[in-house]
Amino acid sequence: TPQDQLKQQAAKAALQYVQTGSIVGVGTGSTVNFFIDELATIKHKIEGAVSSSEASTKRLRAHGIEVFDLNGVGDIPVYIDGADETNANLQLIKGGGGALTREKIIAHMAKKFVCVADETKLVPRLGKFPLPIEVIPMARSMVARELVKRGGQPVYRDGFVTDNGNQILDIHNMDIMEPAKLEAELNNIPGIVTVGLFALRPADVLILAAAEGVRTLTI
Ligand code: DER
Repeated sequence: TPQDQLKQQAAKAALQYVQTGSIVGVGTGSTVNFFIDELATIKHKIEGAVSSSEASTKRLRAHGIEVFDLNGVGDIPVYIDGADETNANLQLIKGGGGALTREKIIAHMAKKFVCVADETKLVPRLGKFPLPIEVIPMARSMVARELVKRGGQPVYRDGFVTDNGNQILDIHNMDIMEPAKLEAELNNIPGIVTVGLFALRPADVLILAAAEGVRTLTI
């Protein structure tokens, strides 16, 4: 599809950020899948990868790219991941693929977080895409009530279990004026494992593919 072609163009452009001889942080999703396939064309130039999901790990290994345990890794020069939404400050909503916790862990460790996206992901204000929140199962209803208090409409991603054995609430109808403030506030609610807002630690580079070409945005 045309959107897939844009995702592939963004993924190709991300290769330029890969540092030879180093470990590459790899996110999750269909845009990242294109990136993994591109990374395979230069796999001899890298040491290997760390991955934010079983799905990405499988794809990397299928290309013969070594995937390291994060506990054995120190520096991660670059992390490549997609997003469900991004604003002009490179603050993101992520978690559509359910990998938000491991994505946020690797993004925290990475020196440079490069977000790859097609133009549909760039929005003036975050929140049209339902905000994913990873929750401890026993706290799901309590957390849902907390989000209702804040104007959200939580929908349980029924039948989905994260790689960490937790559940996800997708919060509709959140009009997010101050992403970093909301992220910090929600982080304090017991039972919330990860909020799908990457605002306290936004992306450093956004590679945005549009019909008229690929452009790179930084803050
Ligand atoms: O789940 C995630 O955070 C993914 O990165 C997702 O947000 C992007 O998925 P896509 O590249 O398939 O749109």
